[in-house]
Amino acid sequence: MPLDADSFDLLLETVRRYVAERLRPLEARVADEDEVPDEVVREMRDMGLFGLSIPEEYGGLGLNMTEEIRVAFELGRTTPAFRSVFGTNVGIGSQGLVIAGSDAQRAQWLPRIASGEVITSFALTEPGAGSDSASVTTRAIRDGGSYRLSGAKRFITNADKASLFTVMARTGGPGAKGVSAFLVPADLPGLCVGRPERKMGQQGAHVCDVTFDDVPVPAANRLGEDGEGFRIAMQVLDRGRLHIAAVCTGIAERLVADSVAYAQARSQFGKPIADFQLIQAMIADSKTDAMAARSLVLDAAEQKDRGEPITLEAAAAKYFASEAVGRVADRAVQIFGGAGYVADYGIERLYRDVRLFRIYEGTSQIQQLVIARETLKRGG
Ligand code: COS
Repeated sequence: MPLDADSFDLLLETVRRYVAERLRPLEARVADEDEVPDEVVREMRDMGLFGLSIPEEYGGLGLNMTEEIRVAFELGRTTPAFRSVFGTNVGIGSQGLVIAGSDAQRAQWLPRIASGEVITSFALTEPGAGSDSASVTTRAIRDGGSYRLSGAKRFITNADKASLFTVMARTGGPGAKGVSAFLVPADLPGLCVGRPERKMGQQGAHVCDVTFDDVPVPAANRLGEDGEGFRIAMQVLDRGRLHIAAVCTGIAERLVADSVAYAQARSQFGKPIADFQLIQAMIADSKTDAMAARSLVLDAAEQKDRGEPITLEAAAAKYFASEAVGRVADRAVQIFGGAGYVADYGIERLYRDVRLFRIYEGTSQIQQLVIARETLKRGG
């Protein structure tokens, strides 16, 4: 049964309280230990967070896009590493299966993805194929009833925890049409996951290299038709970009709230710094950025729920929201002053965390390119 309005409101309220009371107090610990505690992962499983976007018939909550992004707004109000625990299962790790999987593939994997028993990863990026994702060189060569998969993937989120990868590999000639998508269980021989990278921020969320050395992948694990992999990846990313934009919006809103609280509590020249117009200007700009991001994201989500394409809208939402949260975080550091630069207040941590949003799931420059192409196609 789909969630009715009351049950959805209850879910939203539960997530809001969980973020405020349980996750926010753990932020510094997660950053220090570069790990989300196991008990938190268990609680997330129990709350159904791994299955937010998975259809109910496979054990998920079956949220539509608008509902999913309203949950993502709430999750954005804490360190992004928490969302990353189940982020791939909700987004890029599961949606290839939801969009293009056969009944048998969905029945085999989706219930365990929804419960969080299986963690998923999306393996598109390679050392030589970042923004130019149609140039992947990981190769899948048909060999009777299976494919032999060889190559290297880079910066793969949650790879160290994943038991299932959606891998984009070349089965044909050059370019997008030569790419197919595969469901690759992590325990196949020849699959090797590297050590988590050391990063600027988002400690607790891990990215690793994954290499494939003649990995035998059953032909039944191909997602969709031969040569459909790039299109599947782009559809997955359209959706993923919107979700990321919602997370950016949530963080921007949290930073506005933190900035306001600090500006009201901190006094200089005999009065709260919130009384000074130069501080107010920064608060006004950050509030406007957060409001505009929310509107763009909600608009795009509603459009998706009406069954319309959102390639342009998702790119615009991601472009604006990720750039906006960068500006908001920068102003938050400025409003906090010295306290914004030292670790104890957590503002410098969020400043570093949000930098990634302008890069992953498509850089700002790729979003600009997508927006421009679509606008030219539509004639305005
Ligand atoms: N939905 C459905 N199909 C899409 C699509 C989308 N959003 N975007 C592209 N396609 C299709 C195109 O229609 C085209 O098919 P036809 O040739 O049948 O018309 C095919 O895919 C190739 O598209 P295109 O010619 O636009 O490919 P490009 O090589 O020019 O690449 C960009 C397009 C740059 C937009 C793409 O490579 C991209 O998004 N790069 C960034 C990748 C990324 O986000 N990486 C982050 C890491 S993953 S977390």
